[in-house]
Amino acid sequence: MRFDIVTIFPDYFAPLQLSLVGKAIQNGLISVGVHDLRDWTHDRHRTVDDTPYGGGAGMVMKPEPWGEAIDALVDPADPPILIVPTPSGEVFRQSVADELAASRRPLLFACGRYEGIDARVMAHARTRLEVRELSLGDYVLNGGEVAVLAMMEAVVRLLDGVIGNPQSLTEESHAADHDGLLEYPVFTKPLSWRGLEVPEILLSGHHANIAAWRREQARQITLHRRPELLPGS
Ligand code: 6GU
Repeated sequence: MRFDIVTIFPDYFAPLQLSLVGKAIQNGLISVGVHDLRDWTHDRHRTVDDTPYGGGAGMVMKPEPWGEAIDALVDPADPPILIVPTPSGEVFRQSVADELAASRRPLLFACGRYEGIDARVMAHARTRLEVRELSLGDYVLNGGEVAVLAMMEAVVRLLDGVIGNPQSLTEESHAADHDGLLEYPVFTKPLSWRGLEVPEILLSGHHANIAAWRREQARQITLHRRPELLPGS
């Protein structure tokens, strides 16, 4: 699967070489291009922003470098999904990660900074590409870079061959077949640590009882932390 990222801070993406995503690159399961938006400017100062029409605080990213960057990175024979991280986007949920991974389509991430990208860039891209404006959640970051790292990790780990034990994909929080519950608490050795014991049921070897206990723990945790996730809420 192909990933391209356009940013004014290419150095932000050095961590992609690490861990699971880095291994996926080394194994050839994915390929990643990180591109400096300023390579598509033509003025001496490599300007990417300007003041907003209509007034207001902050700066807006100019459309021309973005238009050229997208033109250069889109292969019409294999068009990418253009992903624009923004706090005003649709929320990036596990279901979105699932869809993007299942599509296998190239993903082109456009990282905005300042007050965002001139809206005509997305409007024009929509005439020839699928465009998704996506938010990590209800808080504000300074730019899309951290959001792209999060989204890429969420997508890449779903690809065949990236995670050693695919079972672990279905048992975790937010898995579609987990009734949408948060994950139950987990324990390992030692049995007793700083006066705290591992719950006895987990030592019983009774798989049905353990499964029932874990389901109830997951329900309680979800009820307290994220009641809106419970079925029928
Ligand atoms: Cl995707 N971008 C920015 N700048 N802020 C965010 C976000 C994205 N998601 C949550 N906050």
